[in-house]
Amino acid sequence: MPVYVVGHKIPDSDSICGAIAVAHLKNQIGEAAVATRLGDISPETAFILERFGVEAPELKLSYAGEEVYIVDHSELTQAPDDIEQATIVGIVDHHKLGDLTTATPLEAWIRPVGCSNTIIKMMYDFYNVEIPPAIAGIMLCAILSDTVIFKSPTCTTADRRCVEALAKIANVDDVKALGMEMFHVKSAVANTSARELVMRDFKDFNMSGNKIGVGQLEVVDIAVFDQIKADLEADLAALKTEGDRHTVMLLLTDIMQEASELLVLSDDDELVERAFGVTPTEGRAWLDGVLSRKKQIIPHLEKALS
Ligand SMILES: [Mn+2]
Repeated sequence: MPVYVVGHKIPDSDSICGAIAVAHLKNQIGEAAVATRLGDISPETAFILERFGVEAPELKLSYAGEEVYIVDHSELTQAPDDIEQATIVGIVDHHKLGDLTTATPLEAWIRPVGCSNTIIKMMYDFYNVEIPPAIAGIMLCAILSDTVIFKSPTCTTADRRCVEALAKIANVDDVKALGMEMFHVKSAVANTSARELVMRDFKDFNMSGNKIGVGQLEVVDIAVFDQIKADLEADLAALKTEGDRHTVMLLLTDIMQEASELLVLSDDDELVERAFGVTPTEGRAWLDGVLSRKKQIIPHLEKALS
């Protein structure tokens, strides 16, 4: 029976490329592994896989009775629904430690770096396994995506060094140009429903017993949202009710201005004020310098709700 390597629900490029890279590594060291995914491939990830000619992992939602290697989170809310009937054999992650737990010992690669794929590169180095050029290419793109081409406050020297090394293997001359090409793909919002946009990179968290959903859309120019902001807000309101959420937020991030507009609906009128020191006007607040959900949003919300 293989180990299934799987990232979080609503998978991003780090989850997909990371699952592929970990599964390849495991197979090289004699442990049968299969990369899987918990949802659709995003346009950004489709671009990356196409660019380097790599197949998407298979969609697999049920893991009862299986061995699972978790990539890019350690949260019950982001894991397969039946994860408690599976055996978690490993976790590779760069987020805050979540609430997943195990009944048996596990392998844990958790580091405060900008991307899970940076840690996966360290795993390849540890096992002294060569990275094929195509896999190096998708790993490199995942790091460029998660670190917003090195601009995110989550980006570390390790991430930059990994990108350098992976670019050599993958034969990429200009990583920043590749990164911008990728973010332009990510910035396309035309002909896409509000629900699809809100859910494109949406994560639920359990904060002191409250269900908090936070989505993020990273674009090259925030003006692409001007005409659709009201639709996005209407959909957020629906999502809040449907999921019985305490709070829903959507971060509209402009990667060139290095700032985000926060759209918010909450049962707690003072939450944004307590968390970020700004008062939203009609559910909207401008957050200067904010690019990272994991480092600049989630910790403040956790604290404000504790
Ligand atoms: Mn990640």
